[in-house]
Amino acid sequence: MRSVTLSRFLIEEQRDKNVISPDLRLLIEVVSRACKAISIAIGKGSLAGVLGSAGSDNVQGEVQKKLDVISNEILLDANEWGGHLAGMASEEMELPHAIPNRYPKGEYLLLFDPLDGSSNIDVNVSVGTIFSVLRCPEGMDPNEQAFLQPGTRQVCAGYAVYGPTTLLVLTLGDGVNVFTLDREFGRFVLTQGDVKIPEETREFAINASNSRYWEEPVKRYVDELLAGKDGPRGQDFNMRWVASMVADVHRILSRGGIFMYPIDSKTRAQGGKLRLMYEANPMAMIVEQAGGAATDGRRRILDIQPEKLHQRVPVILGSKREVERITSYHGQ
Ligand code: P6P
Repeated sequence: MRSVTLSRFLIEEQRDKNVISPDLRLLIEVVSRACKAISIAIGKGSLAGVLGSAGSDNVQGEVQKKLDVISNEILLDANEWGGHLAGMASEEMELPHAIPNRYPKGEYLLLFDPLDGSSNIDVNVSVGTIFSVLRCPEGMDPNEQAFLQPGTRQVCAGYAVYGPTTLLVLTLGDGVNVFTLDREFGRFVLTQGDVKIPEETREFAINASNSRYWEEPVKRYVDELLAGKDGPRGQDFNMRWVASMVADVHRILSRGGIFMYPIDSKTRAQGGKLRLMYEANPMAMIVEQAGGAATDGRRRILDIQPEKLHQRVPVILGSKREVERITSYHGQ
C-alpha cells in the first residue's frame, strides 16, 4: 500500500473532513520540519558539541541544556515568517514571542516545550517536543492574556518523541495519528491510525522517590498497586518512569498505563511540577482523543482556566479506568 505522508494526510483532512484550515495545515507542516531539524541536532550529540549545559537558566529557574536553546531557536526561526501565527510561547521564554513586524500575521498561537526531558539528553535517553495550538482571540494582541485559554480551546496538539525512531503524534480533535520519520526521504509517514489507549492496564508511572510527600489518596492508590495480587486489586502491576513525559506518555498511548505527577507537599507551593499550557494541556487532548482520561487529581485538565502562562498543575493521565479510580479516591 502506498505510504501516506504527513502532507497527504493533512491535505486529505483539510479537503475531505474540513477539520483544518490551510493555515493550520501549513503550521503543522512547519512544526514537523522543525522537529526533523531538532531530531538531527540531537542525533549528532557530542559530535556536534551540542551536549551539556548552555550556562544559563530558563524562566523556570532550570539549567538550560545547549539543546534546549537550540531547539527553541529552531522552532522560533521556522515559524515566525510563515504568516500563519499571531504569536508563540515557549517553556524557555518568560514572555510570548511576538511575530516581527516585517512578517505577516496569522490567527494561530503556538505554544511549545521545545525539548521536554532534556535532563536525559546527556545520558542518551528519549526526549521530545510538545506543542499546542490555539486561536488568537479576535482583535486581541498576542500578549500573555491571549494565551490564557482552557485546553478545550486547542485546535491541535502533538508531540515528537526522539527515541530509537523519531515519531510525530498528532491530534486535530478527530482522533490520534502516529507518523514515523523516514530519514531516507526526510518525511513523516503515517504508521498508526486512530490510536486508542486500553481502558485497563497493569502498568503505572510515577517518581516513587517522592512518596513521602504524597497526599493520602495517591498513597492509597499506589500502595494498592504495589500490593499486587495479595492486595485489593488482586493482580500484579509493573512500574516504569523514564522522567521524560513524552516517552512515558507515548508508552501509555501505545500499550496503556497511568502517568502520575500529583500535587505533593514538595510542589504544592508552585501548584505542581508540570506546566499546564505546553505539557499538560496538549498531552491531555491527545490522551482524551485516544479514549483515555486526564485530570489534576480532581478536575479534568482541559477544563482548567489558566491564570499564568507558565502555570504548573498536577497531572494524572492514561487508561480511563485507572484515572477514574485514583480521581475517585481524591473525592473520598
Ligand atoms: P522528575 C522533565 O523535566 C519533566 O518536565 C517531564 O518531562 C518529566 O515527566 C518530569 O519532569 C520528571 O520529573 O521529578 O522525575 O525529574
